[in-house]
Amino acid sequence: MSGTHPPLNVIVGLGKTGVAVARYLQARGERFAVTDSRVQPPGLDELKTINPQVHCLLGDISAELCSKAARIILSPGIALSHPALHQARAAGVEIIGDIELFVREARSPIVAITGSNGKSTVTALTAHLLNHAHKRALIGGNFGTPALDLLSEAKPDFYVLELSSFQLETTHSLSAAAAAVLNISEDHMDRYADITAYAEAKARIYHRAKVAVFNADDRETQRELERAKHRVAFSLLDENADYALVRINGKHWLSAHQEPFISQTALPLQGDHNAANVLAAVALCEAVGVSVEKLRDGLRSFQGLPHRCVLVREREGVRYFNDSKATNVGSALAAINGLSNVVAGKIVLIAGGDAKGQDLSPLTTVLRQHVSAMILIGKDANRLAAISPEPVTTLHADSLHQAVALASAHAQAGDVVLLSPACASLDMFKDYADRGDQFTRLVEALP
Ligand code: UMA
Ligand code: ADP
Repeated sequence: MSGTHPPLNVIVGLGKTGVAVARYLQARGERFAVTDSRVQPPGLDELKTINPQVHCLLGDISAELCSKAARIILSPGIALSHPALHQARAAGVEIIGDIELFVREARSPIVAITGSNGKSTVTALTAHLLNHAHKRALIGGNFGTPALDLLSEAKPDFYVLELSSFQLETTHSLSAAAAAVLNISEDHMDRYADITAYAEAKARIYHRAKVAVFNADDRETQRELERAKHRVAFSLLDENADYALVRINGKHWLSAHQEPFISQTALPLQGDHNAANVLAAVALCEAVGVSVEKLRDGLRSFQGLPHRCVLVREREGVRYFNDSKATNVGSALAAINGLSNVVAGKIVLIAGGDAKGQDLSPLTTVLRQHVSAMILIGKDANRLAAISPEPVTTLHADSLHQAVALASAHAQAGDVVLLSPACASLDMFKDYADRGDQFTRLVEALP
């Protein structure tokens, strides 16, 4: 008789999130079962070490199991609209994500970061700045470490969480000490009806926040700001914004409350998009009580994350950059525009992969301006070829190996070869890091 059992949690998805949820529920003595559409989900071996007896339905997400749940904990890779959840939802079963479980439990203030691009950079930088200011900050969420795993560590001064739109959709009780939506451009259009639905999911980060940090240059980051108690702006365009880029004697400085605090050239992070990221991180730190005076050393020592516009090698006057983390059009635009300011010649771009249903046409203008050749790989190569303008040479490659060979044959001294795919990697690689690592090895192996 089910009534004699404690309530059943059903974990949907057995990736990193599912495993972390299983570990958390097991530690609390709660009853749970697992379902995943994959026959061999990545977390299966680890699940067996957590609880070898756990009931597991694999190969399809089981609607039947979901309908028996008292509570469903959904992984971010599965859409809330998945048909297997319909019956449970109609019956009023609670459907939440791992972040909801985390925020119910966490006892330290949370700094929460979302946006289409720059999330990981701002998350890592914010934690780095707080740590340099002698505050203990732990990083988790979409960044990689499931948030629930942070609860087993000693209580920090702050949790710094990178949150995806998927995670925010299933989170209801977050009340961040400081929350930022960095920017909005098309991504994950295979999961949303339109960009408004996607931006609305991200805006949930502001709900009940003490301080909302928004991008004054991007209206889409300003939805539902009124849901936060206080608001502060960062901007690259408005010198009067709370956190701004200002010009002094022909040089750019970053300023807080109209006071310049560091020159842009003193930052190891290159490019205007990174200046915006730094302004956002400083705004978040100040929002939780760490003043900008305490942040300068950290700003000078943060070298950025791998696979984000990293110089791999210079060979015969050609510089090769790995920007494999550019998995959407917005991030590829930032890389091309950023590098166009420092390249003497032209850019040879390696792009392609899974475009996730996004509109690729915003690339056309910058391709025409800054790119001499585009080497295309992956599933949506033809969609990119269709938006490639004259006089850009457009070539197709069957492998990344061939793409690097074609790019190096085309590039001339003074040019840059840039891997900035504007697409997800999963059609050809394990993930973006695998794509970036393979690119790095191929470039290093060039004679
Ligand atoms: N999947 C199935 N069947 C299932 C469950 C999942 O096919 O039954 C597929 C999903 O469609 C997806 C993949 O498996 O392609 C992984 O899904 P998941 O929910 O199991 O993912 P996790 O391993 O738990 O990792 C998730 C985040 N992944 C996603 O949101 C897709 C990780 O972000 C995050 O680091 C991790 O939780 C810890 O919080 C990765 C990501 O790609 C980096 N995020 C997207 C992005 O940044 O653009 C949102
Ligand atoms: P996310 O975690 O949101 O994917 P990352 O910091 O990992 O963000 O950066 C992803 C890609 O976006 C990289 O190619 C990086 O160069 C680019 N990028 C970083 N910050 C920004 C920004 N503010 N605007 C546009 N592109 C950015």
